[in-house]
Amino acid sequence: MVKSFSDRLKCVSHPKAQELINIILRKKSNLCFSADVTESQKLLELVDKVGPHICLLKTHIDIVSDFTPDLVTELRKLAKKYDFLIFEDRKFADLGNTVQKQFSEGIYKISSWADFINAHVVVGPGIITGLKNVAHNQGLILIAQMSAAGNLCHQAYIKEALMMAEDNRSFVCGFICTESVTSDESFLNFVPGVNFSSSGDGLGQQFVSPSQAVQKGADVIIVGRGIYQSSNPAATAKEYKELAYTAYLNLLES
Ligand code: 5BU
Repeated sequence: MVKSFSDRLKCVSHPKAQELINIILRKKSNLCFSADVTESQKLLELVDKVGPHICLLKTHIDIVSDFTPDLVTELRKLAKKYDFLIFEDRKFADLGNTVQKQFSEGIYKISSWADFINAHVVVGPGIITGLKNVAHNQGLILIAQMSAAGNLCHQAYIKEALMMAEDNRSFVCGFICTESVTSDESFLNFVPGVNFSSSGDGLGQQFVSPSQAVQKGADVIIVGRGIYQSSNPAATAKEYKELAYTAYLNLLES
């Protein structure tokens, strides 16, 4: 029996995860837009169009060629205007001592503006402690599975990711996964590799449709090229939003 987002609010304890669920309920959207473009202006224009339809914006801030701190100031303004949170998909993957600098220093100073970040678990639990030491209320998403063909996230690896999450509930609020990896409903499942097109990209990405993703356990679907390569990103985002949310509502009734 699938729990509604309202019921999930009762078992989800991380403040950022609660905030995200409240946005999902307010906007009837469990769509995360992955804005993988390399120019600030283009990024801001896209987010301005798509903002009304999303609960979460996912960034790869290090692909922006003309990055300046103003970009994140503007993104935060759009997040406020359109009521969404920001997830920097940095995929931290180093020693605790190193990731705390990557998270809080350098030119991006991710800890000063992101709501969510993610990390690979291959390093072991020290990565969680390192990130937590310099976090400013961020929620950490652990990468339990990847959407890429031939990835190495086997069952034993996923199990370790789950254990690391369970041991760090005050910081870890969910997983990147391709299907539900736990029956523990206090964690949120973020599923990438969602696109209307079922063919991959020739570089390992594997796509599922919005409804397939939700049926497999996605709480939030992550869509990049499906939206930003569309000739009308706002209308296409609205379509992804409606399909994913309808799939969620159908699951509740089934
Ligand atoms: P796409 O254009 O919808 O394929 O973009 C997917 C985004 O999600 C892209 O930014 C990837 O880096 C990200 N992603 C992913 O596709 N698969 C994964 O397993 C992880 C992240 Br982790």
